[in-house]
Amino acid sequence: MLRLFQQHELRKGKELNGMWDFVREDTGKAYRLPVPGCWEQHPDMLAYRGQGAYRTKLAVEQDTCLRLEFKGVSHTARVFLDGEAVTEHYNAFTPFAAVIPGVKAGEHELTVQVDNSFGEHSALHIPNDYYTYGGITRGVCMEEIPEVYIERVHFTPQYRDGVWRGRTEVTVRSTGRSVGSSVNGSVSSIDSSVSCGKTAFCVSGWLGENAMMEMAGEVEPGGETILTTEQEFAGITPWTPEEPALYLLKTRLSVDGKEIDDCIERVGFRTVSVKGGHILLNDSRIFMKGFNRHEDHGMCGCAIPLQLMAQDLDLMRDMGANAVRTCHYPNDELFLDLCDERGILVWEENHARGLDLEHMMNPNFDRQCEDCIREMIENHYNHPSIVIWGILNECASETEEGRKKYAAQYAQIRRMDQSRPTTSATCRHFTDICLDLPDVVSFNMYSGWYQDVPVKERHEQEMDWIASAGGAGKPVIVSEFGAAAIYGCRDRSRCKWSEERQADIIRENLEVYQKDPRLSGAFIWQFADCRVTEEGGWFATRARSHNNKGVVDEYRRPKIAYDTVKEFFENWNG
Ligand code: ADA
Repeated sequence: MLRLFQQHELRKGKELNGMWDFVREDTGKAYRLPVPGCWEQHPDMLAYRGQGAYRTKLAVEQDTCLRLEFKGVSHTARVFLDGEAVTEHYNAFTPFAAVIPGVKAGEHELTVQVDNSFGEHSALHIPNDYYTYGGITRGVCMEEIPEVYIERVHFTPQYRDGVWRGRTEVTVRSTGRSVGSSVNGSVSSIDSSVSCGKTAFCVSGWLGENAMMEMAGEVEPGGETILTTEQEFAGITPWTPEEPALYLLKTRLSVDGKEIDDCIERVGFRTVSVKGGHILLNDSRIFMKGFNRHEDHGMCGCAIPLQLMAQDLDLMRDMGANAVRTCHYPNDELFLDLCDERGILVWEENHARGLDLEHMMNPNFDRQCEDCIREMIENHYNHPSIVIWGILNECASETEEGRKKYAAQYAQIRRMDQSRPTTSATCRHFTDICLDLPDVVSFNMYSGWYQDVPVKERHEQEMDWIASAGGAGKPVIVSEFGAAAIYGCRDRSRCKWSEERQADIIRENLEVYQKDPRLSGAFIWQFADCRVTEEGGWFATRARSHNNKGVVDEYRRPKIAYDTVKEFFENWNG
């Protein structure tokens, strides 16, 4: 299952999830591995960092234009059909697709060469305080599409004069020049059958009981056309955390009066804005109380199935949370679908954690960040649960060169989406020179764990500095706070690393943050323990090679702090 709703009624598609052949690059040994899945799940590859090739067969009943979509491959994929390169992609956390015209009827071999190695080629996946797994870690599907097809549909809800309106943008693409989707700048061609002249088409749509206005357009061979319509919608129930109403937006593409393609998106009517130092949802102030959650689980690494995603959200909800931060990368759309359905507020962010200026000056950094932001917003735009876009967690925001990169990334987000505020979690306390750039200021603070300082005093210092350093009048979020505990470590002395001490430190922090009406949110670091990379730095000092600041461990076994959080979150409405 790739999404929680059916995305097509007309377009023919099939998931390719299941058991694939796999050959490990370094030993040449062959395996059968599950897709989606991490190769680290196999006892031979518990810490394997390198390359490997997945293979499977697929069949098409008639000559077709094939679209292959990968929801996530960690961390670099090179995709081949019958030995011909069709696309490549960097970054485990964003979807990508290959469009291959001229595929003959019959059986074909799909090969995905996967690489999770570190080095200059990878500016974002580096040794870090989380683990970069290897594998085809999210779902895969194949679709048969016409030469002119619907590439994406973006819906922007608007509320004006007591009426819900919406802007629908439909991107129609022609495969005219038979190119793979130009992902990360890589474009491949299978054959050069160029259709001559433009194709005239018509787009129609429905949302709930509302018929959408028909739009007509034309598209150049190999080009794309974006058609936009705005209209009022009747009988709408807004999307709110309390009542997360969702609607299917169905669009159809016709050529010469014949319907040839379709696209179904699921949307919610809500607006997000920033005003008077607060974040507003449908013009009402919201307070985001929740967790930082890595896509990592003791049973399955980053390839988390729906049932375990649902369990995570059930546990967060049980603790009284209403929000989750996708630290530090875009999340699986299945998880975002669950958040849409459950009314969980999401801070989604691009892929970056703790990159200093040297890392940010990697020649691949700018392009890899730009690709990640583009793919994150192109694919996740319609999720009503996402209420804020984040970038560059704890990167070099204290430097002029770093500021240029922050500014460029905020500008890219604003070009792509004017409907959501932006933020970035800083740890460059008193030295950050980028607080004037985002709509919301966020900071990570470990009073009581890394800094043995009184929480209240340190918090006031931080809030005063933020107001003086460009954040005045902006909403403020405590994006990370917490402490570590080894699951099962109980000690009446309440020493560090005991569950008792973790609960105490979280309590001390919550007592302060809960009393500060200036805050628009507070995210505990972190929901669950997660694996970290041993090579490459101080993370090797992490006990068990895990970041142990979870309120539950990696198997979701609750620590004492679970009930401490529950006690506070259940009675905290900001
Ligand atoms: C930072 C970082 C997190 C995690 C945390 C910690 O704030 O943003 O990813 O590494 O510190 O546990 O120290």
